[in-house]
Amino acid sequence: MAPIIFSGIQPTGRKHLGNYIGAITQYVAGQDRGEPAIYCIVDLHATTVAYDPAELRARVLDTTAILLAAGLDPERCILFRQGDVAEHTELCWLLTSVTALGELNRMHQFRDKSAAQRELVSAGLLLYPVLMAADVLAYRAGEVPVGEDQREHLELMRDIATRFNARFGEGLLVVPEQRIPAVGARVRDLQSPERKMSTTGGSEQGTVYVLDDATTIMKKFKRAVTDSDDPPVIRCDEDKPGVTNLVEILAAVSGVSSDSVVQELASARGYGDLKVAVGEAVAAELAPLQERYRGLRDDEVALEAILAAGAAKARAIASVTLADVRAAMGVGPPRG
Ligand code: AQP
Repeated sequence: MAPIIFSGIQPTGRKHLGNYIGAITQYVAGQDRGEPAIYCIVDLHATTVAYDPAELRARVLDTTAILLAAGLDPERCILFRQGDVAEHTELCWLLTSVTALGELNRMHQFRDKSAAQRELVSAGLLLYPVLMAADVLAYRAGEVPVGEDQREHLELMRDIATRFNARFGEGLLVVPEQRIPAVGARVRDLQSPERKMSTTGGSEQGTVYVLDDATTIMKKFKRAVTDSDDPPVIRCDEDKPGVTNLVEILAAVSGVSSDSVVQELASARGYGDLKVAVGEAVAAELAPLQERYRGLRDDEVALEAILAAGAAKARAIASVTLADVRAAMGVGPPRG
């Protein structure tokens, strides 16, 4: 049976190669497999750290245009803005009753992001994984395409669903599976390959943005940190994070395995050939997306209409789950 697929993505115009390989290409591949495939731009999650309201609206439209340009088709998937479907926040609240405070406190992302806040560490930042659980569980999704970095949140989501079912009725919520890509589940920062490429935690030079032009992309790859092995060795290994990252990126955008990239570059002269090959492949992969993005982004009325139509479809599914959850929890009047 075809799975219900759900995934969420933060609103920003600065989506990077990690988001693209780890998530966006999986979304596009999932839209013909999912029954349905549901993709959500999570504006409510973006309010958990300092942000500018007018900017948030613009970034939602940037992300919508990027996703459409990457190949999402509103006729073949449901694409919507989280804040348009109130069922997400209601379910989040209801799920807090089966979520342990200690578990939320232990989440790595909460610890990292709360340490980075200069003023307020919001309660929303702590509740972020519960809202994420609500996003997925509201659609009874069986499959969640995400990068490796979301493993901990996915585990918590599965625990919440399991605990909810044990307390209020087996089978009420679906316990979802994480789906991470075979290659590129963890794209690393080009300057600090020991950590993931990230919107908030990385350097400008180490982060390749989906909307970077070809010259900038080449420059960033040519300056990528590798290692000082003499002679240089192109292979994937834990102690060669920089080289492994470049090989994996090239494999992911070329649709081949890391082994075949390594074989193809067996006669390469140093790491320069690898850097040029991956830079060219990434620039070629992103050029058509960028062209389509420019055609889509200016028509804000059309983008809003796509999101509104997607929200209506999403609400029709989520409201059924919410009615079941409310009834099981004894919230509101009895069902007629
Ligand atoms: N480096 C990465 N490699 C592979 N996948 C990644 N993802 C993020 N970074 C990498 C995946 O991208 C999806 C969308 O992420 P998001 O836009 O919701 O933001 P995020 O997960 O918080 O990741 P960022 O962009 O790196 O932001 P910060 O700096 O806040 O951590 C997710 O499926 C994620 O797994």
